[in-house]
Amino acid sequence: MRKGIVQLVAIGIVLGVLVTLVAVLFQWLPTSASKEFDRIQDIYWFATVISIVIFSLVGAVVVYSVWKWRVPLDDDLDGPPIHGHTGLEIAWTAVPAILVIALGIVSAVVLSENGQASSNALQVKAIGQQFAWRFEYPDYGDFQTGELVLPVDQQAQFTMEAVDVIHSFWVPNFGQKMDAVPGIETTILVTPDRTGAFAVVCTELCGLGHATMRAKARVVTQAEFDAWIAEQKA
Ligand SMILES: [Cu+2]
Repeated sequence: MRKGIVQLVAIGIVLGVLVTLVAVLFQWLPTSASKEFDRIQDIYWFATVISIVIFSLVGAVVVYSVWKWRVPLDDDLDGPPIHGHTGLEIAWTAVPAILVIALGIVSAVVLSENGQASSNALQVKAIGQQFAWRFEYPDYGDFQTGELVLPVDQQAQFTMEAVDVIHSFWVPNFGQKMDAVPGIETTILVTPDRTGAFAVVCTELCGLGHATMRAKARVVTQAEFDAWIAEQKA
């Protein structure tokens, strides 16, 4: 009995290490460049850790059972009748329920944090039209640009507009995504926390040129942003 438990735990540890390596050694998500995506990635890691533990546990029991209790090929007998196990059944109902509720709470907290607009957010209008994005900065005049430029560490509030059909605004590294729907104003918040060049993607099939509906996004320092604004106005 004791030997069996040691073997079971050993299999579980081996499986756990293997799956942990798969989770850690590959980059599954885009590199985060916003506070919102940082929070979202924290949830991913929370869910990943839970998944690794459950996978290792279930995997260990399956591998151990196949190894120890496999019947010979010519064994056509029925297995012995089993009458459930109340303790086990309560455990495998209660534990997943607690985990799912925990995930739900964490997600709700992040969703609410990511939706909290500060009063000094930079206003940006993102206008989707087959097949290009245009950007306006209403706080700084009435120019339009084809490039999205944002100052680092400053919350930006995007208001989406669509001229023709439904588009969807997405910068993978920002982790935030929102549809641009004709006749409706949708909004989304992004707080870039790393400078660099990123891609704006339309992520709603909007016609023949959908795949080409991309724009450049640049996150720069506040000074560079001010200089860029002055340039646009001139
Ligand atoms: Cu589009």
